[in-house]
Order: sequence, then C-alpha cells, then structure tokens
Amino acid sequence: MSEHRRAIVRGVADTFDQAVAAYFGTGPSDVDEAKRQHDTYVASLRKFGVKVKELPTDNDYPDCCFVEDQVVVCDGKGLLTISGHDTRKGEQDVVKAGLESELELSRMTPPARMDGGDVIKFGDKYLVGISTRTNREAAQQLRDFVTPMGYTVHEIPIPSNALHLKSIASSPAPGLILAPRVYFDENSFPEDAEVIWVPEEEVYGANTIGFDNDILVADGYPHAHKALTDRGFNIHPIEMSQIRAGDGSLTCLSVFY
Ligand code: CIR
Repeated sequence: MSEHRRAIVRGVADTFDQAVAAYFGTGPSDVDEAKRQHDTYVASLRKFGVKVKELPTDNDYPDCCFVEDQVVVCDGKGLLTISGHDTRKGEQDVVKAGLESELELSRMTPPARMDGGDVIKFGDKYLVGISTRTNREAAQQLRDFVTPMGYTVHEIPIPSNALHLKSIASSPAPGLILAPRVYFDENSFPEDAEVIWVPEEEVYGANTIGFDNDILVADGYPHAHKALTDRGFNIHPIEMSQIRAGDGSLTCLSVFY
C-alpha cells in the first residue's frame, strides 16, 4: 500500500509571478494557469485516494504553494526546517498550524538550513541533498531526528546548477530512483538502489510521485515516461509548465504524512 495516504497542499498565491526562479526558467508568467495546474494536481492526489487538506494561501509569500520545503515527516513526527531561502521563512506558520493536530512537531535549530525538497525517503534511509538550500548541519539534525525511529541518513552532494535533490531525482517506487546521470557521482545513491537514468534534457521529468503501480508524472518527458511504462507502471501525466517556471516540481506541492 502506498505511503501517500494523507497530504497537505497550499494554493497558488496571486503573487506567484514573483516566485523565486533561477533554475528551470525565468519565473511564472501566467498565475491563473498555475492555479489551474495546481487544481489538477490536487484532483489527481484525490483520484489516487489521498485525503488532502488544503491550507490557505498567502499573497505575501509568492512561493507558499511549495509546502514540501517546510517540514520533513517521519512515522507520525514532523521536523520543521529552517528555510534555505530567507524570503520563504514566513511560510512555515501556516504549515505548522495545518499539521500540529496530526503530527508531533519539532524544529531545527540554527545554523541548520534545509528545504524539504532536498529529502527523499527511501526505504529505511533518508537521502539528503547538500545544496545551496540545505547544509550538513541540517542533515545532522535530520539524522538525530530519524535515528531513534530506525532510519539512517545518506548525504548526496547537489551540483550548483540544480535547486534541490528532488528537482533532479525521485523514488517512484520502493527501491527505485529516477534521475539524470550527469548530475550525480557514481556513488551518489545507496548501493541497493536500482537507478533508472533519464536523459539530461528530461531532468524535470525525474520528479514523480508513486502510488503503488500508478505514477504521477509531469507531461512532456517521453524517455522518462517510457522507462516507467517499460517496467509495467501506469503513468499519469499532468501539465506542470507554470509550476515549473517557479522552479517547482510535483513533489514540492505537498507534504505526505
Ligand atoms: C524556491 O526557489 O524556493 C521556489 N521557487 C521553488 C521551490 C520548489 N520546491 C521544491 O523543489 N521542493
């Protein structure tokens, strides 16, 4: 059964055209279309049986739809991060309010900086990207948080031309990683991971969300899609162009718990 049963999401702000954007594009140009794409995303989660809680948006925070960055969840507990980007710190209060009746929450402490987009839960491991947004102190605090629950932390260096680990990789199913080879070293992923390498130009297509045999994917990445269908998965592409323009991927838009 998929681990993705309950999730929070947060609507796209009217100010989304001011989202921080430095990787996939020059910023969103059509906020209404971004809202439609977000609506389709939320409907897709519900189609896969996810119980979705929608948090109120806030136009003071153009990036607030990217809830994933604010907290890392492990077995009924949540570790609130310290945002890797200063303009995004104030987004966390609403995320905290949305989760505090559901999860036991604790907080990272400085000098840790982390965006949840740098964290992939992979079996009994947490893969943590060390990036411009996430430092090793944060990886250590995550280690201290998950170790008592039986998990280990595996750090992965993220090249400076990528935002987060999950901007360039995901785990669509247990034991499986989807990623483009050029962004990683030979030993980036754990030895027991089966890695499907996608072409560099399809890097955005490496971000997916798996629901057992069904996988939510961004539309427009044929090699990534074929690699998954060849393995017997059913893929469900949705349009993400305006979310992508704000450097956001599928996983960024939700926190599963
Ligand atoms: C940012 O630069 O922080 C946002 N514009 C995009 C955040 C995407 N979040 C994610 O990958 N988890």
